[in-house]
Amino acid sequence: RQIDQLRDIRNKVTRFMMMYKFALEELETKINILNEEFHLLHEYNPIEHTKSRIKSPESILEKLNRKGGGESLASIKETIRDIAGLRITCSFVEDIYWISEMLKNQSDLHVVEIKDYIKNPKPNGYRSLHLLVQVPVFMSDRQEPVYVEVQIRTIAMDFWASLEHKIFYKYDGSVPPRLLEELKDAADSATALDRKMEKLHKEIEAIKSAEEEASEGPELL
Ligand code: 0O2
Repeated sequence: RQIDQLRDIRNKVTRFMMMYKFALEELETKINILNEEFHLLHEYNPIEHTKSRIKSPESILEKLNRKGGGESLASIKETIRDIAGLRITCSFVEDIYWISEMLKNQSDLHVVEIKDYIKNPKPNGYRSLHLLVQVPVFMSDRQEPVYVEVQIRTIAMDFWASLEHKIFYKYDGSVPPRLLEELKDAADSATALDRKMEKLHKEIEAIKSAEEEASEGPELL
C-alpha cells in the first residue's frame, strides 16, 4: 500500500538524518575532552567555541542538483559529504593545527581529506582548515562510518567568513568588485591580527614560564 511505502521512506530518511546527529554528538564530546585536558595542562582553553549544524533538506537537494549525484540515500551520503558540519573556533593559529593533529591521532576517526585554506587561502581571502572525517556510529545491529566536515578557524577568520557569507548571499554571488577588494583587504588585516596576537601570546607564555622557574628556585642536590 502507498501509505506503507510513504511510512517506510519517512523512517529511512529519519534514520539517515539521525546518524549525522549522533556523529556530531560523538565528535563534540571528543572536542570537549581535548579542550578540558588542554586547559588542565596549559591553563588556557584552545577552543573559544564550537557550533554544529546539519544541512537542511532544501540545501542538500540544491547541492545535489549542482553536483549531479544520484538520489538514493547511499549516493547522497557519498556526494554530499558536509551534511553534518562542526565549526571549531580557536584563539590562535597553532591551536588549529594542534586540534587537527589530535583528531588525526584518534584511532576510531578516519581523516579522509584535509583542505588547508590557511596555508593556501582562497583567492577571495577565505582562510580555515577543513577536515573531512568519518565518525563510526554504533547502532544496535551495526556500525556505520558517517562523514562530518570539520572547519577549524581563529576568531578573526570566523569574523571575516561570517561577514563575507552575508555579503555573498545579499548579492546572490555577484558581489561588486569594490566590495571584493575590500573583503580581500580585510582578510589580510585578519591574517596580520592573528600573527600579532600569536606573537603576544608566545611572549606572555615565555614570561610565565620564566617566572615559574624562578619561583621554584635552584634545584637542590
Ligand atoms: P554552509 O552554509 O556554511 O554550509 P562544496 O562543499 O562541494 O560546495 P568544496 O570545495 O568541496 O565545495 O567545499 P569547501 O571548499 O571545503 O567549502 C565548503 C564550506 O566551507 C562552505 O560550505 C562554507 O561553510 C565554507 N567556505 C568555503 N569557502 C568559503 C568562502 O569563500 N567564504 C565563506 N564565508 N565560507 C566558505 P557551504 O555549503 O558553501 O555553506
